[in-house]
Amino acid sequence: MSNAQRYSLLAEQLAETGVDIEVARAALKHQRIETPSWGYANSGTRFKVYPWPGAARSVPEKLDDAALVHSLCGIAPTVAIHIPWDRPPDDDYAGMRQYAEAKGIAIGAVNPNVFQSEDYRLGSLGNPSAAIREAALDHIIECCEIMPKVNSDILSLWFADGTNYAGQDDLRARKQRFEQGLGVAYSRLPGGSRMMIEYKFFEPAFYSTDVADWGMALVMALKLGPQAQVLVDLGHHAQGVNIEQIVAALLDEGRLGGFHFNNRKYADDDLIVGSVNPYELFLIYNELVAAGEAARDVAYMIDQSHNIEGKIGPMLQSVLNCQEALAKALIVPRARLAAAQAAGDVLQAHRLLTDAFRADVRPLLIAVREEMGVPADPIAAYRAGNYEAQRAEARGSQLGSGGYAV
Ligand code: PSV
Ligand code: MN
Repeated sequence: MSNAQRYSLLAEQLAETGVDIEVARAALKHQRIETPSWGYANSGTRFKVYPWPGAARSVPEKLDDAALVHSLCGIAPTVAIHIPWDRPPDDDYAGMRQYAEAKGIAIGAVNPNVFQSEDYRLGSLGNPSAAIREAALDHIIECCEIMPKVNSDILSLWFADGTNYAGQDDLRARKQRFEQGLGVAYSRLPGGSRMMIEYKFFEPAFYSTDVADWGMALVMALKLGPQAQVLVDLGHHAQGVNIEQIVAALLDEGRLGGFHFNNRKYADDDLIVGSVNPYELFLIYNELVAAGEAARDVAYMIDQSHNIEGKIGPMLQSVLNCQEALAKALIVPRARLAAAQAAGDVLQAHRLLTDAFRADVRPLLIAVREEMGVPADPIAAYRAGNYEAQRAEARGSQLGSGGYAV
């Protein structure tokens, strides 16, 4: 059977449930996922970074690899940068932007790094020392100034701040220092841009982290103003947390800024998104689709540093897993689901959702890819394309420029 025949069959089945496959197809063409520069370099765990032959060694090489991912899937046109890991020579950010654009991609979120300098042993914006707080703030402000140079409208903030021992510091004082520092950073945001506040309940601090959960991030965002929103990194929750409910709540408050997609089994594992729990990824996309216009400005970003599975392949796989999750969410029969919910038909409502999750959406994905002019099977095209061997030959195998344990 050809894909066109399979597509028609799927279209018929969906029509019976009141779902128009053409609507899903159009939405899939507009999907966008941002990849992280640091995922293309030799970055990985804090225990050991295994150098991958041909991994990017410089910012242009990271951009080359991001451009390759985009050319194979058509839905990853931007790449997030992390400063100073991605600081260009002579601070030539305009040149960096032009390089990206010449490759057919653009720079996305700007991520300041306030966790790797020696100064940050006791934190950055939460540090008891006013001088160190100021240094951290200066770096964040520098990133606000970089944003217009690279045409970015997202400042993405994550803080390693916290304490390891009860009594180490005054928890309320730390909260107030954060509010003060973020207030200054907020006032320096370029017009029309957004600040995203990422939370994490542990690591590297083990007793308390200063932005521990979505509630703390939301309270800060609400105090700051409409340009501040919450960023949900899928690896930053305790076991069993209902992330899709957090997503629904933040969407309803108009404060879901974006995602850092990845997957976890035990901790912040940085695994391929959807690899451990594809159902969770589907349920998250289900909330986003259900929210309609309220989800219009959500920024979808991947935050993964692969250590043993290569760099470009797993990044591409992650983007494709997001595409598949969205496709399944788009074919949920919303009218029927609403009717079942209103009627209190618990089993039927649950089955309608799980039926969409179980559906084989590959004919739809292939049709979308054909229409977008990208390979029907991007991973197969990547593996057939000799890209790995070419890169290994040209770049060799060495650590460098990725951040973390370099
Ligand atoms: C921290 O675990 C994090 O999720 C933050 O987003 C950082 O910016 C990123 O990983 C890279 O360290
Ligand atoms: Mn993250």
